[in-house]
Amino acid sequence: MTAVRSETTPRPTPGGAGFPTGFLWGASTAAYQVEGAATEDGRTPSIWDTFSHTPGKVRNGDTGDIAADHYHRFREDVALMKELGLGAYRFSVSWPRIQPTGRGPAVERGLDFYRRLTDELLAAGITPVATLYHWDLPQELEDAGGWPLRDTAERFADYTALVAGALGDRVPVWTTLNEPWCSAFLGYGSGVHAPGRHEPAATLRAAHHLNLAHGRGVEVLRSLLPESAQTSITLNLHQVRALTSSPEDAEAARRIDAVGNRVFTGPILDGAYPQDLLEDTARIVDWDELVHEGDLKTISGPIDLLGVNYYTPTIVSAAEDGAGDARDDGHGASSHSPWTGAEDVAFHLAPGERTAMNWAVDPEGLYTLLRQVGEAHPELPLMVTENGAAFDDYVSPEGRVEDPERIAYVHSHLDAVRRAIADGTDVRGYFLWSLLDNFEWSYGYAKRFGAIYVDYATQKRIPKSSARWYAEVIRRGGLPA
Ligand code: IFM
Repeated sequence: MTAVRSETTPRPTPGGAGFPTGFLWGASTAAYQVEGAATEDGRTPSIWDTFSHTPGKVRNGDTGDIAADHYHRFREDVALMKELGLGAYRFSVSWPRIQPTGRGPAVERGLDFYRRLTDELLAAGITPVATLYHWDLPQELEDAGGWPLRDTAERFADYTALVAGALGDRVPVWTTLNEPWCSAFLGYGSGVHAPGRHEPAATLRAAHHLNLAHGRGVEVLRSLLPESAQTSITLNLHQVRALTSSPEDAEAARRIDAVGNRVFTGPILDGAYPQDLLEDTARIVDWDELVHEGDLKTISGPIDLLGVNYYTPTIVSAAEDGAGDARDDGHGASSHSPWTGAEDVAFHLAPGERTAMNWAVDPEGLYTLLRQVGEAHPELPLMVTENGAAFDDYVSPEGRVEDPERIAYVHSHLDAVRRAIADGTDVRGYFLWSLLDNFEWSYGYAKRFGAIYVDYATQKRIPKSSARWYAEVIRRGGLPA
């Protein structure tokens, strides 16, 4: 039985256009990807500052130093959100702005930025949805050992208390971590993300301590927030499919599902690491030493919502011995596999259209994922906290950005959400990734995911045609007929 708080709001009633009344129509960003102001008001480097400033790690040597300058332009950005009619804005809080060394008291100037941002949102009638951790670990904590070190979870709990103390009166929806799979498996497995390590044992240790950080974070949030506040975690659940019906491919899919999904959903939603995961990875890490008594109880504490991020499915087959170890599985090319404990798996693209990330456009994957999670945890409300696509957008001589491919992508995926709801899944909101073009991690500024185009030379914002289309969807409360 999934641990869901009994005070969780009742399931909303069906609305007019297939989406329930009260459905949150939003857009997401993350601190390091949009804020800039990397050294202002006491902020110190996070692992992403260090990584992006390391030659060869990020395309074109791009960094988040300035990004979309959201730190200075948030008022203009909130005004644009209001114009689009957004019901909610999902942003993340930069840990090194609040606790430059990852420990100790809060820097009030850092908290003030988020106070100003949330006040501006509330004044515009937009619900703030705060994520506490979207990958920007203070560098000092990485120097002390990073996520493979148990103490980092405790540091996260302290940081959570500082942010909840400052914003608890005005933020109604909280997310502990965004996509801990990326933090653990891309950060410590393949190393295509900060801190760029590739150590199999550290990867699994990081996964457990991220789970623990989530659990401790929820405990702290619950002790400080009003009863009405909702807590959640956002997972980038992989919609894993076997390429063929052969037993070998099914086995590859099982192993990827274990280290891609169930390493998080197991302890968080079911209170235990799955037995097959423990067996697959026993040669890499000593789980008995790693998981302390009481950890699973902490990790599986009740939450109110599960955030689901989806872009494309993960299609796998069994690979010849070693053949699957050098890959680009859509998470960035690396000679080190992020899939710690699931070697010898080959990755495949679904046929058909691709985005600029070379990710297959596959809305059925979102439908299936929502249905699968909804059926496994029927009492847990879901929220699509990220979905969207990068395309090679450009400004026309008339100063417009036309992005019909993005409109088609979002349309088909929103229709998948609508169908999942119609078939009985409790989905409470949809957040477009992203509000703005931004720093796309190891791809730098080369990939544009925004509904709003950012001219990085001038920081001018130009709403793309998809932004105007999304505004119309929000206005109608559903898709055009
Ligand atoms: O930009 C990222 C975001 O930070 C996390 N989810 C996936 C997005 C697109 O790659």
